Amino acid sequence: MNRSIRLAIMRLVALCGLVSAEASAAAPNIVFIYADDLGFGDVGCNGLKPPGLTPNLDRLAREGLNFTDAHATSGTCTPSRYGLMTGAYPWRKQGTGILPGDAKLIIDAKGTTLPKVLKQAGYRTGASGKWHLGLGAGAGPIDWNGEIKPGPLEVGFDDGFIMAATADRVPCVFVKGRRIVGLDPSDPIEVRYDRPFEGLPTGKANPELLRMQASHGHDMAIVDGIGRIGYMKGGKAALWHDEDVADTFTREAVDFIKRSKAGPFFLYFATHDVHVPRVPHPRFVGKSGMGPRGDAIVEFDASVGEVLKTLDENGLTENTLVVVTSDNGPVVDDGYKDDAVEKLGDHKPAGPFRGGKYSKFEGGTRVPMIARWPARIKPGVSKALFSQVDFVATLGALAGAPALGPESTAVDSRNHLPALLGDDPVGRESLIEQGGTLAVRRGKWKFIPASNGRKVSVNTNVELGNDPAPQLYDLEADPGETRNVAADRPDVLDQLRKLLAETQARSKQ
Ligand code: NG6
Ligand code: CA
Repeated sequence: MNRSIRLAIMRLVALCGLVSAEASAAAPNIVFIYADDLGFGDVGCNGLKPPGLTPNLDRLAREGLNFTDAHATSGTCTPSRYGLMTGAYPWRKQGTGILPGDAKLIIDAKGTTLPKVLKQAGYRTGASGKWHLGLGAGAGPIDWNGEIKPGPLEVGFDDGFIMAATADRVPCVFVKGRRIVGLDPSDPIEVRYDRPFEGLPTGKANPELLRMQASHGHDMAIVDGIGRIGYMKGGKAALWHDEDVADTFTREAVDFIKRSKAGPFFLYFATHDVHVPRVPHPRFVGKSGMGPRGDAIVEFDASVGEVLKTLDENGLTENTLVVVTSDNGPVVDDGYKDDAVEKLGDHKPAGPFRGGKYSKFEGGTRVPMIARWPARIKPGVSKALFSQVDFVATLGALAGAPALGPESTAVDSRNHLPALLGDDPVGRESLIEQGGTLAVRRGKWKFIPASNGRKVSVNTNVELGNDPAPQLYDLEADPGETRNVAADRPDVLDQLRKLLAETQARSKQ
């Protein structure tokens, strides 16, 4: 080919690239990576040591915006996921606490949801990973051997590849679309939570069969040598191996990106790492020096790396918004003797914050959050106050969806796209934190009403934030919530008490 023709072709290709980048710049692909129980301090860019354990997350932080005051709605999984998916604070609705694996779907399939908003804006939507929002709607128990619905497909996902609840809860199988993957019809699955199946071993009766002992709970069905919450029988061919869970979800996430690359697409990639049971693939064992919890962080980072590689290889990096965050703060001993406590060393999973999973202290909901979109977001650090409840309105705005109207059920979701993109350094004026009961943030102030619960959880050793006296903290001067200034600032205490009561009373913010 002669040189001038070749140059002309190259120019044309470059021009097409520019045009398509311009045209799609308004509607980037969105990859939302939701880690489980990953603490603020569990990523290299927020202080995890030794450096280098999370190269892919650190790459994202280098190339994107690292948020230091971003929050899940709650200190546990189900309510946080509910808030993320519906744009409504979970405490507005009964029954949004941690769900068993046979719970009904708690999202109103007729209401507003994150995937629905994006789907209506022309996105192809896919979910891979942990669900924990319930499945099915009927009066009786779910038939795990038939069509399992409503579930992800009914709330707005085109594709779903999930585990029903958590890896420490039965059923220990994957659900693709509306069916259990690899189920042999001649070996049907039965699931229940109220009593064991006769003749089957349990963690309680047969600890000698376990490859990892429980520290609390997790003594019911034994699947893959691990004690679980709940009982199950049958479905042998469909049972997962815990070592392969991360790879399986990652493969599904990568496949979704590849088949949706014509775009725009929305991927909800909800990894099971670093939740218990922590059973990373052998290639990660020993990599962190902190036992399985640290190794699960390394495995999570590798899953993120696979997604980033897929974006790179398919020319999608520039115009894809990648958000990485977590559903709640960290916990070290969450029910298995997995050396997490013994091998923690001086690592601080919640970083500079107090408390962790389950807590009303900042460690409960203040989670890592990185947003990277090379075409639009300038790398850096943002101190904006950000809540996951706002993703419905914010990503909807990004996708070009119409603003949420009065009929929307995403009653707490506000468009904070300028904060997400780094244009607004302030973000939300206030937000509610849920750790059992509620606390409220406004700017630098944090108010925790008097509450009589335990101060420290007996099982997990997490400081829960309960105190018979009201607590007020100035997080700018005291991020670790160590000096209660309630007595010095009765004016602020009073304002925040009113703000919390008003927010609770209003069905719409
Ligand atoms: C608790 C479990 C804990 C974990 C948590 C849910 C026991 C004793 N503890 O009840 O191990 O599964 O629920 O975690 O069973 S979450 O991240 O999904 O909210
Ligand atoms: Ca969680």
